[in-house]
Amino acid sequence: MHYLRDRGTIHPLGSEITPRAVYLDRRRWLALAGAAMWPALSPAQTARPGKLAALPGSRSTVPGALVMDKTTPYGDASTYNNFYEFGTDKADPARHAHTLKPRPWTVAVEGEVKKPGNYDIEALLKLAPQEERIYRLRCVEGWSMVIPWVGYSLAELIRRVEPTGNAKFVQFVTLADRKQMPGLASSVLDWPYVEGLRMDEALHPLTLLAFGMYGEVLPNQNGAPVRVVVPWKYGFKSGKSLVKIRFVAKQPPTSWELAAPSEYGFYSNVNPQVDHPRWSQATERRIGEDGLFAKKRATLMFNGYEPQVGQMYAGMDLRKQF
Ligand SMILES: Nc1nc2c(c(=O)[nH]1)N[C@H]1C(S)=C(S)[C@@H](COP(=O)(O)O)O[C@H]1N2
Ligand SMILES: [Mo]
Repeated sequence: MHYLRDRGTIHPLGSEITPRAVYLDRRRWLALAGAAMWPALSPAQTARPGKLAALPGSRSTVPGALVMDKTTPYGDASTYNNFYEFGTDKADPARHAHTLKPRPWTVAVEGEVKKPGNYDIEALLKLAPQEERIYRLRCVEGWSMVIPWVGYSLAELIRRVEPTGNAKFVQFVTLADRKQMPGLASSVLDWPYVEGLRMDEALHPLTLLAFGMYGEVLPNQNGAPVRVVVPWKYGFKSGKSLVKIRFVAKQPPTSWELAAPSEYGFYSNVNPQVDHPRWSQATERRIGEDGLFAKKRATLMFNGYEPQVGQMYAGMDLRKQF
């Protein structure tokens, strides 16, 4: 689990220090994984689970947007969640998020932009063509999934609202409504849940404003009706059920950083070489695929998106700016 204040913490086993043979193996695997980021074969478009309204997306042509890994079953991706507004147990969001009302919904765009305003969710849905993107999502807790999202680049929205020269960062504010979210009664985090990105990260074509997954609208527990997905960063950077996008001059505070600054930094790029203070980040368990005792996968630098995003961090000390 993420966090110190939470009881019943599941600490990853202490036996994750990688033996040399595995390390060498991983280097070879990394080279292969790099090549696999550029699919020669187009993966089939995702079959709908048939539970919610359809939201089709055309296959994305953004470089790196379609990873070749096997997709996580919908049943796992929609029942093993982190959404603390509905409780801290992985099963809580699927159990409790039926009280979230994804309609009507507006997203406020404010701060350092020439065209601030309130976007109704229906207008936001049609702002740009919906695309299917198959991304890895890795949680800082050491598990990962491969999810076919539906959405468009956040950059599409950013371009339209015309940030001023003072806009250096983007803050994301997510819903905090006690009537809809039972988890707000707990002080495990300061509400609302807030996250942020540097402007170039927010503008990167892989940064997704997601409205759906598996060809349907998002289930409430995955962040309906709209969320962010930043595939090269730990899962917590991808705020769910967004209500506000704020353009700011200074690096904004983020929930996990506020909760435990020594454990969670602003950048939070997936980096197998930087351990979490309480556990290794070298490997991960793929949900729905690997059993609890199955061999873990090597975690890839920037979650495997290094060819696309590595350049943004050139010259930064990623141990200090974690
Ligand atoms: N509003 C909000 N967004 C959130 C969280 C949360 O608790 N509240 N958890 C984050 C974490 S830690 C992860 S790993 C991902 C999980 O997304 P998923 O449940 O769709 O896989 O959502 C992120 N977004
Ligand atoms: Mo997470």
